[in-house]
Amino acid sequence: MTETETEADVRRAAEAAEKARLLFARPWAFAKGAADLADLPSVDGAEIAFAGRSNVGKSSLINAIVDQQGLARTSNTPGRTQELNYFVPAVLNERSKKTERMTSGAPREAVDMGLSIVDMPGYGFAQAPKSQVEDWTRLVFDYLRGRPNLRRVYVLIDARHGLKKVDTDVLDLLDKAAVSYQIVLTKADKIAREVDGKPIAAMVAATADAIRKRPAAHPIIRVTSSEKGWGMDELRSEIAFFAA
Ligand SMILES: Nc1nc2c(ncn2[C@@H]2O[C@H](COP(=O)(O)OP(=O)(O)OP(=O)(O)O)[C@@H](O)[C@H]2O)c(=O)[nH]1
Ligand SMILES: [Mg+2]
Repeated sequence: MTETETEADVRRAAEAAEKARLLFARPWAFAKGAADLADLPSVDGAEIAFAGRSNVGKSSLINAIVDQQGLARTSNTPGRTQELNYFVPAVLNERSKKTERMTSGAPREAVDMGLSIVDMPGYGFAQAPKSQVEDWTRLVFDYLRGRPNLRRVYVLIDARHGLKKVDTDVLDLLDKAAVSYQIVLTKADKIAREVDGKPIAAMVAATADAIRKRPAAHPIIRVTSSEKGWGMDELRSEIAFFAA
């Protein structure tokens, strides 16, 4: 009996969910920090990057996706992430299996699944000297426009504030470089908590409208809360799509 189109869709969705489950059931490990384009690893496998204004919640979102608090360092102070930080799927090595629980500091061995998640310094305001902020911004912009194996950029936008000028500058750059990107609204719990969740729909609609004509933008706007775990399964499935 041949499969109907609906059955094939259901099967593909189930396979994608299972691939994501396996990928994110693994521990993930910090692989490398690059302060400079010259320090980047060789162009090998897919890279998925998280970009956004300082303090928007990039590092927290990565921790929530891989379900490991403390893997990427987070802080209340804008300017926490200061390099392009690479995270990869891993296994715990023998020593850590015997002696340590799965904390971010536990020794791990990277497993090559052809995929790295890249946490980035924020752009816009940061509590750091101006010249340092300029260096980070240049690094982020140069990476985004010139990395050949960069398959998807998640551009994070605070669900309370929406797109700002510096964000649209980044979207312009990604459109021009033809790098596929998707908007992720962060900290949705803060809206839900404050005003009953209603403005989230308005923010999604306004953001979808603002990117409608942008050639490299994914049309779906994701709504997330790293604190509550909202929106993680969808992101995991999408990211798993890029793994080998
Ligand atoms: N309520 C709430 N707070 C969040 C959420 N995500 C992040 N935060 C908080 O926002 C602050 C900044 O989070 P980070 O993940 O460090 O932000 P970042 O974008 O990596 O910041 P930089 O590295 O400085 O650019 C921290 O105090 C987090 O606890 C969320 O979903 N809900
Ligand atoms: Mg960070």
